[in-house]
Amino acid sequence: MQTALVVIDVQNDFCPGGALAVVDGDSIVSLINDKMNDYEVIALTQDWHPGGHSSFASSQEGKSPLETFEMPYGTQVLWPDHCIQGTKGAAFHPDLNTDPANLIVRKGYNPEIDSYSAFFENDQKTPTGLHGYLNTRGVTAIDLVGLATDFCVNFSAVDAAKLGYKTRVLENLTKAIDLGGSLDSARSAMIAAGVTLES
Ligand code: VGL
Ligand code: ZN
Repeated sequence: MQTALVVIDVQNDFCPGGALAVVDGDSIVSLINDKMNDYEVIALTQDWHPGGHSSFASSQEGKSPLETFEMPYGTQVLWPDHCIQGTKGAAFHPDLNTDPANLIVRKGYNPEIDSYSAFFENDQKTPTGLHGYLNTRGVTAIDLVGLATDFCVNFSAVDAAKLGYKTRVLENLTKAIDLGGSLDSARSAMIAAGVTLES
């Protein structure tokens, strides 16, 4: 069994001082670096939005960050502008060791559709290509770490389980945004999908 480590969105904008900072988001970076030693297949994801992305509150008239908005594909939380392609905020945290990564997947680059999951955009059907990559590398199990537990890690884990991977979230190597109970709902959704939550 080949197990891949998928490291979700360890980027400056999700760390303290960033545009969509997750409390203590940077505290998991060195633990993730150590964890990479245990895997032969490692993929990193990078949230990678064009300026004016439809998931930004600034793109929807009269809306503020963290309000919701009805998109053609369903309800979307609106975020502060973050992870804009090529900016410092979109770069990986400077202490993340990116050298062992085999693959870097960028997501959220379609101006009209957000992409929390590393596998599918939020329309739940446009693939990122990660499944094809892991499949052709013989991967059957996935361990997920990174930011944020309740959004991108959660959606990636649920999709991984749906795609048939034996899926674990290593919770000590994640941090959550925790918006109005979103961490509890995410944990329930992951468990319901058959994801193992490990501390
Ligand atoms: C994320 C909100 C917006 C995440 C990305 O990485 O969890 N959350 N874009
Ligand atoms: Zn984003």
